[in-house]
Amino acid sequence: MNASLPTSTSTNALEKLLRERIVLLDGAMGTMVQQLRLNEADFRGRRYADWQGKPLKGNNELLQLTRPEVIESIHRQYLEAGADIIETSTFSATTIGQHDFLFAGHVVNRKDQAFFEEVVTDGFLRETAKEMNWAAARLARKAADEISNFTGRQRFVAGALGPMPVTASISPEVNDPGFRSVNFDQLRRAYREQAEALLEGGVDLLLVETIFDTLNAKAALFAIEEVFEAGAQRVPIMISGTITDRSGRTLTGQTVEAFWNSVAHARPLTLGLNCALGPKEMRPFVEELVGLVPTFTCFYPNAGLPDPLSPTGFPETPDSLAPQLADWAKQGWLNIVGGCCGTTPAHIKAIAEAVRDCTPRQLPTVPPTLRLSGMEAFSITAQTNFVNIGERTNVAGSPKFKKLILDGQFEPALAIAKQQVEAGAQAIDVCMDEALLDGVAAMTRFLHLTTSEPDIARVPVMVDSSKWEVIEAGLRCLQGKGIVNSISLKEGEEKFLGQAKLIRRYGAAVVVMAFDERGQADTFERKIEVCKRSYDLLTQRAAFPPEDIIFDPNVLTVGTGIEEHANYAVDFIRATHWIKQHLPGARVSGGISNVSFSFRGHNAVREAMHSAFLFHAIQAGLDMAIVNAGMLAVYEEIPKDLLELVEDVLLNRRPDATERLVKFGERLKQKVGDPDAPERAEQAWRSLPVEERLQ
Ligand code: THG
Repeated sequence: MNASLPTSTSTNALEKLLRERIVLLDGAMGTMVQQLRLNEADFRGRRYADWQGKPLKGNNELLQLTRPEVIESIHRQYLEAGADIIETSTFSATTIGQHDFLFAGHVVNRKDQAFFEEVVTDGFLRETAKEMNWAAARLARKAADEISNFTGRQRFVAGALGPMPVTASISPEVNDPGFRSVNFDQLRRAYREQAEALLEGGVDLLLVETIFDTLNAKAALFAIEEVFEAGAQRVPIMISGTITDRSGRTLTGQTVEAFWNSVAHARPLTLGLNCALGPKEMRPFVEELVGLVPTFTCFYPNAGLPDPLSPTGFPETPDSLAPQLADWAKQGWLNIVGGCCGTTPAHIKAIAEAVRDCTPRQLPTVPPTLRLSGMEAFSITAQTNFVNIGERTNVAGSPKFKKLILDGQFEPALAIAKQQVEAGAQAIDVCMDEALLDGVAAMTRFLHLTTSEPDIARVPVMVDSSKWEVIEAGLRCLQGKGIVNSISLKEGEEKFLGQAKLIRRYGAAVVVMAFDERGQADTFERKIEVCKRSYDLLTQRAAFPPEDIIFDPNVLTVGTGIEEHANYAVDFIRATHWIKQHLPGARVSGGISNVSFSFRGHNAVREAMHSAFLFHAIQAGLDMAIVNAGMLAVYEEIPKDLLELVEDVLLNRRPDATERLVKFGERLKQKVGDPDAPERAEQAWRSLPVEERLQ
């Protein structure tokens, strides 16, 4: 998407530079300001001299309005030290970022989404944040351009978007893990105004940084894409995460690879890490990341972990930091390098000298593939075996789950998700489509709760709904890269493409059902016709990456006694094979338990049908399926007589196949002593004439 659009001259210049040498980013702004020991009056300046609210000391973003020469001077020092790129001083220059200082709003007991709704719509906050960003971009632009002209070496300005003081992925209330103080949409609006103002102020790049909650970052990336689409000059995006613990996770629990999978959709110019742990602790994660990403890298560690005993507050001096980063450069890991908290122009100068003669990192070729994530990465490669997606967290597919959700028993319902993952589900399908349910609220609450259970949250989520607003609600809860289940051409091309575009922007993969304006595709010919048309539209008109497309050629119920249904399983298997041959990169999935609906109550028969169906579909290329995880019989262990009857039905091998399997099922039931007594009545329908059976 981004690649095909015109790029500015500075973008081209930076990309050229990145291929020539290691590029220098500046050091910290915050700790430089701190060293100046400015007082309350300095922060207020004339503009806020009569400010009645809380003290403004420490609100660094205010300085571009009240003491611009202070900020400009720090930029200049970094440029003189050798920085090629300087960051605007806008880390907290958003409505949400400023609310603690500047919001005179209502007294509330706890900060919640209603509170932040006021914050993001507050006129004063919005105006001030906008001006802060614009002014910061102008200041940095001026400093960079002056040095560029003076030295003849082009310098660049990165507009910084910080992480926000609140998170969309974690509950601040210990007793209410489903609670969130802020939502995706509020973050998106705050970031959108920031990105707009930074671009208006003339930045060359946008840097989404110090990411500790990937969902916050996804809101920023979503907002940036909106701003581009609205007509702003498209500039490259830099993304920088923060690993806050030594096991290599972000604050919201993602691994490095999970983080990359979650943000790759933004097609950033650079991906990297900053802040938090110092260079020593960051090193292993740098090493991991450089092998993963096909983008340029950018690393800017703190000058170590803050140390109150050290004279500067940080342990790493220019002389101790520079050789460590030079070592990273010699390993071939660096494209852009700089410093975060505690670094100074002296650090940047020392780093610049230390890496001067090192060659920049060569971009590895990473073959495109479906890369999903929850807290952990789930990247599906050629080596990945068949993928199980747990079906039970579905109000339409599990009476037990439905009852719990309808009774508001969300926490016990979580146990079902956990059971699916423990039984081997590598993703979970979550569906709240039920007439008696507020689907948006139920999806949101359930996904919030799964986030607080690492045993569940490690796997990606498939958001299953026939209602677009429920799908969007689900996407707004996922820090990982999930899957939308599903979209189709049912309501025409424009709607289909519009939804696909939004799914990209939220950073999800998509299940496309073989369904079009004429209805559900039920034959081989119709299935491949609709899938081919969907593929061409997605890849050619929505720039949707083929590897993020998962086709579902409709698993329909066989063994119904109706002749037109007899070839359904065969057609699914053939269509699967065709898709894998003709639609490169795309995957195939299906809801397996559908195939056996007509044998409800005969669990042994159903399980044998599922296993046999999967066995043949996987041979034809089926990549994944929605299944009752842990409830699949092993194909080789299906009793031979049952297997033959089941395959007769599935593969449509004889006209009396269904009749024979039904009889076998009844006999089996009598033999095992009828464990499903209440389902007797259900079975009686089989003796009725076809028309009534269909009813
Ligand atoms: N394709 C896609 N998504 C889907 C489907 C599909 N989502 C929903 C469904 N089909 C897949 N999920 C299920 C979940 C449960 C069952 C079938 C499909 C099922 N449930 C038992 C039943 O209804 O008999 C429940 C019995 C019980 O728990 O007591 O069979 O095709 N993209």
